[in-house]
Amino acid sequence: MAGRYKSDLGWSDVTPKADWLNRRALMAGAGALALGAIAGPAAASLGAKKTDWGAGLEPNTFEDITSYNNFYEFGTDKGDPARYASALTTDPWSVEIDGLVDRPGAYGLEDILSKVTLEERIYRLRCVERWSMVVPWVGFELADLLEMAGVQAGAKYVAFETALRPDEMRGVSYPVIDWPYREGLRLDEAMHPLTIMATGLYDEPMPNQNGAPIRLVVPWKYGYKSIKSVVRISLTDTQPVTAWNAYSAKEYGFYSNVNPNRDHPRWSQKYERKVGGGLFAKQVETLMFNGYEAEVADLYAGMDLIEFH
Ligand SMILES: Nc1nc2c(c(=O)[nH]1)N[C@H]1C(S)=C(S)[C@@H](COP(=O)(O)O)O[C@H]1N2
Ligand SMILES: [Mo]
Repeated sequence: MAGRYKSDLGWSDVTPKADWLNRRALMAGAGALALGAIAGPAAASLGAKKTDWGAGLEPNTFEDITSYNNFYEFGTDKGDPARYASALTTDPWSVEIDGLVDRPGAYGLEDILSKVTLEERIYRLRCVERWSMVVPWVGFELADLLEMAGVQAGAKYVAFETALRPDEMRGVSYPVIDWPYREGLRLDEAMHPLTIMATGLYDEPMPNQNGAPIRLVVPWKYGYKSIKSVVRISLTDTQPVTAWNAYSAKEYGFYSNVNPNRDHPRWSQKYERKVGGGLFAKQVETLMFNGYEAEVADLYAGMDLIEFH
């Protein structure tokens, strides 16, 4: 996406900056030591390169993004990930890349990070449950990682798996889905420049509740496609099994493109509510492909997006 980097607009140029800095100042004043890794203004700044993805969008606050989460490995309540995900050991971390690649193996996170440029990407996030947020992610294109591994000619899909650690994840003792959490993309979706592996947000390392240390972000699909705490990526020639599709294919399709014209069997998808606006916040219209139609509609030319939902 050369040509997209012309602007210096980033999260820090838009509304929540002052709130965020105030919070930092308060926290530093409250005692930086007690607050550990998250204390101190810019203590852990990643220095991500600004891009103009998301110019004009108003990011949710750091508090919203890190306190209202879905990460069922730690429980199904929206507050459970913030309460319990600190139990996840995120260092050391490696991602096994296997299947139809020239260089299969365990890719250490440090090693991956030494070979990519971190960028800020301010994206909309639309959950299938009808809430939405805007998140200033930090990450790099998934295509860069796949190129490190060398995708072979026969590969058609990319499968992802989250860590499964019963000792650290209190939620996996409940059979909510068939663990580990699994997701998948068609190869062209995976190679699309909007598709990133995120390792941080608000220019800080990824909070555990958001999928530390590395998670997928596919902004034009329902949030559940953006799988957290990834330990395995497999290139395949057949469509991979994915956790929510296996749970209920009628409700959760393989594609899961945000689509206001295809209702969930139990609710309409025409509207959504942005988190942080209070309980009585006005609903807003859901956009086709979550607002990324210009970028991604070509991927689905000629496809019936109701059947292939
Ligand atoms: N491993 C794993 N990844 C996951 C989930 C999960 O429960 N487990 N929840 C998904 C859902 S439903 C959403 S909406 C997003 C939420 O991401 P956030 O908590 O960073 O906003 O993560 C997705 N990735
Ligand atoms: Mo979700």
